[in-house]
Amino acid sequence: MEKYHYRALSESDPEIYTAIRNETKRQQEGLELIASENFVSEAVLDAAGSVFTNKYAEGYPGRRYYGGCEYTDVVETLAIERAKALFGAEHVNVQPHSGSQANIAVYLSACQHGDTIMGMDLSHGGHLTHGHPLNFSGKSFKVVSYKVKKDDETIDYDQMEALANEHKPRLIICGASAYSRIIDFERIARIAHSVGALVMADIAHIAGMVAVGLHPSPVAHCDFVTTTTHKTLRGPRGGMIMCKEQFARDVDRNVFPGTQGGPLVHIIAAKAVAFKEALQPDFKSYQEQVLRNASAMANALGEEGFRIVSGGTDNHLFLLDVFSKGIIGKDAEKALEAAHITVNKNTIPFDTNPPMKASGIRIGTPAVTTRGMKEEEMRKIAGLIAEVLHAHEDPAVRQKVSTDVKTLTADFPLYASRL
Ligand code: DSN
Repeated sequence: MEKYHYRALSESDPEIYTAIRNETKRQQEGLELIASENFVSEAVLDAAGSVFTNKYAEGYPGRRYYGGCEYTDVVETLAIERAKALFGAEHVNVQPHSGSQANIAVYLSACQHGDTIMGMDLSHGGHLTHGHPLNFSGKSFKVVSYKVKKDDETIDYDQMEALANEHKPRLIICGASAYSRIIDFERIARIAHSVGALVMADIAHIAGMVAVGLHPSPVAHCDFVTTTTHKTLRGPRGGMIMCKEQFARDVDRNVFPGTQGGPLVHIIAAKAVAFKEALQPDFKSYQEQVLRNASAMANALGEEGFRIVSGGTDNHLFLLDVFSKGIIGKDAEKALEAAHITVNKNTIPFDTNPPMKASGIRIGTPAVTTRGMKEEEMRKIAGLIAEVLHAHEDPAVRQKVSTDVKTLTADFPLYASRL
């Protein structure tokens, strides 16, 4: 065996080792407010870094194209059973490498090339894969987009219904990546089925809340439900599909061999671990705190004079209209990053700025809540955000706030043994 095979990473590859250490330190010393990020447990990290990364396992439990899959079958079967228990789904496929891969496999199961699909406009809170000209979804299908209403910035279900009647889509896609209100999956499924369309809910952002009953579940109403596993669900980076039994065969075939080869067995193991964690009672308490924290931070920023899109939040995130204060989203993101507060610029509904500039920033509380922060810290963080944004061109303010951030985060250790 080559010499390097048994050497520690610190010795065999100091550059990568140092980058990992630096990233661990960055995560510890910063405030992570990107709504789609979270911090997995040590157990999830262990599984993701396990020897299952070595294994090829094309196929499904009991039906593989490779030998030596007995333990892989244990892992994948547990992941499937746990996901079914968590969401009450009839059929689950845990192999998609990402949310986009999950969505591709569903579209191929529900539609023919050139069919019409209908999803939420990206700039109104949807997702690239829900029908965008630059994405496979917009290149492979005719796209009709529904939007939010101008007055209250909530989904325009009447417009959705009218568009569905007019265009008779094959598939209606619901779910969002930048929308802070409850989504009425039951109503959307009714609209879809009334025009003969199938319906897919992409719950990537709200899966954790759906799992514990803090957001209405689409599982009973929708033909397909996709999710990522790394956002509010707090698992490894990856995707998953749930569907009604009647679509099980098509979905499985469209994941493998349709769009993927060998599954990432180490990640499936980590998904199984995360699902077990999500089935514990304290996962519900965690999700409740995520919601209380988002609401506390949105209220505090409102009191600082910032406009919150749609006036508030029912979930783990909200959009702050920084342009209403004369700041471009891009500049707000940069200024906050310099103070070690990580957010992303985001378009707001009816944005007058292009996406690379954007009028808003998106803020979410899953990651800081995992660290144990509560409403008191949310109000502190809102104060720090306001301090930076009120003087977003002042390096001294950023420097001062970054020191405050370091002090605050020191009380909420993260991956201490890995620093
Ligand atoms: N990129 C993810 C997000 O940030 O919401 C969605 O795929």
